[in-house]
Amino acid sequence: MKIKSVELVKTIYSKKERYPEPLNGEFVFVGRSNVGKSTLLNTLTERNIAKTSKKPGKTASVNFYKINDLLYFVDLPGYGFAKVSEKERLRWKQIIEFYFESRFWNIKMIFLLVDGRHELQKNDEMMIDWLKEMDLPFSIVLTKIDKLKMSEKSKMIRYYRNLFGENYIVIPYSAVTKEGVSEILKLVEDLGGAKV
Ligand SMILES: Nc1nc2c(ncn2[C@@H]2O[C@H](COP(=O)(O)OP(=O)(O)OP(=O)(O)O)[C@@H](O)[C@H]2O)c(=O)[nH]1
Ligand SMILES: [Mg+2]
Repeated sequence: MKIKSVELVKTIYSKKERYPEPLNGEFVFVGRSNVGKSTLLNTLTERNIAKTSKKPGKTASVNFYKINDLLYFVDLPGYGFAKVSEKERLRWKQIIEFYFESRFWNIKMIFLLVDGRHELQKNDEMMIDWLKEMDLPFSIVLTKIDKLKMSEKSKMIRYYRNLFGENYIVIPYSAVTKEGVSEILKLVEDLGGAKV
């Protein structure tokens, strides 16, 4: 899929705000703080549109990016970041949950990002259980795979593929080498309807 246009159309900070019209579905990036969600959005769109940071806790709202006037990429705040206040953490949890509860019907695929250097964390397991409970479609993206040596990389890919089995797609990815990018875009194209 060739991305011709990207536009940030809606930023949601609270339950009161209205979501945008559904278009042809939406693709969501979820995961722990600092795992690389906003960077993945920039990599896929080849634009520097989503704000990223070396420090966790950068994205604090639900952001709808309209792609080719056809579908949305949705960038979410991360979870599992201990350094923000309890109040702010609760607000993030609420807007993430509220997002899924409001828009599950329009979600074509969730990309659950996990740091490819580490094994699955407790809060990722909780997110996965929750997605399964809601019967939402998700795929696993292993980020920062460029930071691993060849042997480590194969080991981690094997670990994640064993963990998720045949039913879930596991995509090793790097924003640096662009590995995995075409596979993710292919999935979006296959699920996003009309070829553009
Ligand atoms: N080496 C390497 N660094 C990456 C990769 N993806 C992201 N990063 C770096 O990881 C840091 C965090 O990236 P973000 O995209 O801001 O992470 P996020 O998941 O959106 O974080 P929050 O918005 O805080 O939840 C940045 O310094 C990125 O440059 C990757 O594939 N390889
Ligand atoms: Mg972010």
